Amino acid sequence: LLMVHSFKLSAQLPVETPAQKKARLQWWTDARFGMFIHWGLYSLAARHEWVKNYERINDSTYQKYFDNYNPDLYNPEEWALKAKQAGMKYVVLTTKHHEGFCLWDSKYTDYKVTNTPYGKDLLKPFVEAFRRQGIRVGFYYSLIDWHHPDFTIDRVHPMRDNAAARKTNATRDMNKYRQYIKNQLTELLTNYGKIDELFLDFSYPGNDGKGHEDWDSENLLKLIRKLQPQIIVNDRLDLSNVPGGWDYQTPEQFMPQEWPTVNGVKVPWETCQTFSGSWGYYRDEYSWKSINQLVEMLIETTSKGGNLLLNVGPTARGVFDERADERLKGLGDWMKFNERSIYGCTQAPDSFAKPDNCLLTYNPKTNRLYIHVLQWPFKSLHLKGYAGKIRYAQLLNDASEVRFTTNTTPGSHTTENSGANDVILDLPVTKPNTVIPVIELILK
Ligand code: H79
Repeated sequence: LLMVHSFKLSAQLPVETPAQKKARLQWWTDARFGMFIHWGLYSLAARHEWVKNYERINDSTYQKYFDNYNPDLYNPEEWALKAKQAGMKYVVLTTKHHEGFCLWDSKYTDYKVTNTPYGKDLLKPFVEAFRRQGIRVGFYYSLIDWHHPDFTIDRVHPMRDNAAARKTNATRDMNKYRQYIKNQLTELLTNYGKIDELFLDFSYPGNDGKGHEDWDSENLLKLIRKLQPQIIVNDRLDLSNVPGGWDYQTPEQFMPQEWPTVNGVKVPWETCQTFSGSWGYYRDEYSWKSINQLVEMLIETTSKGGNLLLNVGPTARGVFDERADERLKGLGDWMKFNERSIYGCTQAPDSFAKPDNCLLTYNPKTNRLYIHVLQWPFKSLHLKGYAGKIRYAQLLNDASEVRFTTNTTPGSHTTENSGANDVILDLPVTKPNTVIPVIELILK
């Protein structure tokens, strides 16, 4: 059977109908939770993936990380298992970050893993291991490249203040770099099977910056769509006003106040977040988020119709930091009992009021509403205007029934007043033993 993909070719980019786009993104909006992995030469410096930039390190000084790159304990099966146990449904790996180092055996550069002491390709075993666990695979690819000899030095480049280095811009040819991007993305989107997400990073148009003209973004995106018609592409090509120029927005390390919109229409979005602030392994960073904060972040993201791409920065030995392991375990412990309030869920309909200190999610397929109780109240939870809407209520941690009353007689000493349309849930005094308890309402 011949599969014909559904893009209509307009003058520029393929443009779909909203329904076609929704169908293409369905697995992703259902998944809600993915793992980001930042891994490269900066993992040896262990003090931020922007270390080359922040410390104005030149190529010859940075070379020590290439010369000593040897992640001998790298075992992607272990990573994939940890992602799966945490409840993550897809993964996005930095195939090349801003430093320019490639984790695969690219034909177009010598600055790649196969030329380090490690000497082997990392990418094939990676995609195979994750797919074996049923986890979809995405690639991060940096448009910025602080190593490539034709990438012009601009205001974001490590050598921006170096007058001698700046002079070399006269001999640098961005045409060649544009072709390099196309060649490398062709490798990545041809040799590793179906790739589900592409995270390109990033544009900073304007004077002494880089934008869609520097990347040849429209032709690049056409190439990407041709090679992988189903792939989901982020919004960092500087094509925000071009129809079909992006699939989803990428709030980086912040939580939108509400579901982001464009011209009043809610758009797909994925917030990428870190455990501790940096993306690459950072030994001496101590601002780690708690398990409770991370679980709440996942719930809040889902409650606003978005995805959470949560980052791990493996060490230069090729393993996860034990602080990351602990948090992934905590997320998995919570997901084991509560994943039903995340997968396939989205923002609750406006007709369901949000109780104090709670976050709501809703599964439109099963017509179930999930109340995430951030602060465990004493015995009762008031649900304004819910009368007549609930068929059954239960806690997710133990599937115990949550009884409820409607329109209690005013003036009683043992029960509370409620408005005519309100429901009062009758909760156990003791908070259930899970970081954030969830009440499932099976709706009428
Ligand atoms: O890979 C991770 C980060 O390293 C990368 N994106 C995530 C996924 C990233 N780091 N920083 N940024 C993206 C945004 C950086 C913005 C700035 Fe600037 C760079 C602020 C100042 C220098 C460019 C130039 C934007 C404003 C001026």
